[in-house]
Amino acid sequence: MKTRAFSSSTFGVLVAVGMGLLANVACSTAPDPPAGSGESIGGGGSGAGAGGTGGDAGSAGAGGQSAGSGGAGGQPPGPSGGGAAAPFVEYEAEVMETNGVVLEPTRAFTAVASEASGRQAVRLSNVGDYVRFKNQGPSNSIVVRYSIPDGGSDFWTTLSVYVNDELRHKLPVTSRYAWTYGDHNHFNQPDQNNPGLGVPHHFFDESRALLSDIPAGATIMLRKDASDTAAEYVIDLVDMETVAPPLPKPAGYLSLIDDCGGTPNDASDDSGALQHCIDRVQGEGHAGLYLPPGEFRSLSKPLSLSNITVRGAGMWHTTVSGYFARFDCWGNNCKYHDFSVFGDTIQRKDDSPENAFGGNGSSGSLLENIWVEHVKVGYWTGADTNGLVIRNCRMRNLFADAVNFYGGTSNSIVEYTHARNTGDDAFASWSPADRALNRKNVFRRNLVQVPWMANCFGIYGGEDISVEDNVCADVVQYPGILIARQFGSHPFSGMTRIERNTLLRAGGSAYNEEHGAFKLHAAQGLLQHVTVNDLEIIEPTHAGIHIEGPAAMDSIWFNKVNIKKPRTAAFHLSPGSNGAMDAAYVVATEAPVGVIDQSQGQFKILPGAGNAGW
Ligand SMILES: [Ca+2]
Ligand SMILES: [Ca+2]
Ligand SMILES: [Ca+2]
Repeated sequence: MKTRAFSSSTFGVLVAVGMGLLANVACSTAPDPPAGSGESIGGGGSGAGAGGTGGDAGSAGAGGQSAGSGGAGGQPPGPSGGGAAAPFVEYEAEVMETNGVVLEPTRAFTAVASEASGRQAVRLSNVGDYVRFKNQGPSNSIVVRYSIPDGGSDFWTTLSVYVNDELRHKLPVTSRYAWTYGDHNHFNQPDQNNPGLGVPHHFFDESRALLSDIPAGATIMLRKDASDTAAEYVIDLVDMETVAPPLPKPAGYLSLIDDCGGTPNDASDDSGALQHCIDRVQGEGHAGLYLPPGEFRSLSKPLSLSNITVRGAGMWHTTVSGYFARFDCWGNNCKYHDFSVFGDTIQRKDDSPENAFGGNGSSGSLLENIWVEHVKVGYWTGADTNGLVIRNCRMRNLFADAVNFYGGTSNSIVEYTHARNTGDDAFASWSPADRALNRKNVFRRNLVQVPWMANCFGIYGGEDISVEDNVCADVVQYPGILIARQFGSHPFSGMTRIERNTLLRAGGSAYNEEHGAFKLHAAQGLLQHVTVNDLEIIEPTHAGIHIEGPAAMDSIWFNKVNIKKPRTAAFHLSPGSNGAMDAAYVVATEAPVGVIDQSQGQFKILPGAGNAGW
């Protein structure tokens, strides 16, 4: 199938082989809305408990392009106009050639395949087991999404990467950043890493490597060799990409190495050199700070910045790593471009600011071409942040949200950003009533894959918040998009616009509840002024559209919604829901039931023209 190209206009995903579609990721600092527990469909484990410390709202993420329904081979039909294109081509392991075991699809929480893209993966258990595929276009890099058994936070081993049957790379893999146990009450406790708690989840992590050129048509093989010592490797997917050469130092910039003594690719701490360089740029009026190619460690303190531009050599070339790989903007106009932040967070602690980006409520800040992994949250905004732009970023393998627009954050946007394997909402706009109102935030053309907890997008109060042209796939426990008066949020005002989004295999079981793929939850007050247009809901885990009280809803409009093959029903009206919504051109196909109405008639769906199938 063809690949959608990635560029600034569309962030798409590509799925080269097979059916798969993509999913998303997210991050956050505070506890997001708790993901629930509950039994999983298909039998799975006991879910997580309720949670949340008042936490933050989750974020949502999702990406752009329209994901398809995953039929064999084809690109699925996307929402009209949606999507972003990714710069990589994604290959699902389950459609590769293999002598391993292809895991059957499941949505059962605590089953490893339930957290896989496409809800399928391939297990390599024996020496010599492999997955193999043909490279559809030239590339020079690889990302492998994998799960290995939990050997604790110090277990590292390798996986062998072959190109045309010659060993090209031993890819490092670890269980350090995966495997969480227990329910949400264990979020902030060290025992969340204790297998004795049961309820294993959060199985996957990723490894990336720059390789030399691999032509189109080459055969790529991942194989468990004798020196690859994990008992087994569950391979979910592979992303192949052509990475541009390193970007040079711009004129007028200080170099971390030449001007400030940073030392790449060694064990030594570069925190001091980094902060020294930041301070010099600010104090001496240089144009910016350049981070040359290489990995720089931040091991002793978070970095404090203000009114500065920091540029790396590219997200594949420059990495700031370590437990204190954190950039806190304590002023305005912090602009970050072209580098990676790989933290060293191994558990979720909501009182610990293990966020790649944070600080106070800045204005005019920017993240562009930034890759974040292994932290709690990608960007937790300070209260009253204004005009933040996050563009063309990747936020993966996190313990909470990718991005949370918190507490009065306004006029801010996340676009063309890919989130995968977030431990809370990928992308959230959370507007607590004791803070200023969130206004005019936009999440658009993002792609979110497999958040292991919470939603792709969570919108908790605010004025004129928009979620547009995103793709959200394979949500493990929660809705794909959640619009909620919850977590102490302000009311919704202006118009909350949800336009041209695709939710693929979204919805899930948490907190003893079966969440629909798209959910409106009037948990703490009247929910109103929401318009939903051009929404594709494909194979939701439970219902397509889910309404829950106990407070009322009104001024809610659904227009042009396709709900394909829900497991339970097109609509689910939970007990206690009340109020009304308008529905026009809402078409359900293969829905076992049209409406599960547990509202005792207290919630009305007011039908307009063009409805069918429910
Ligand atoms: Ca763990
Ligand atoms: Ca997969
Ligand atoms: Ca160093």
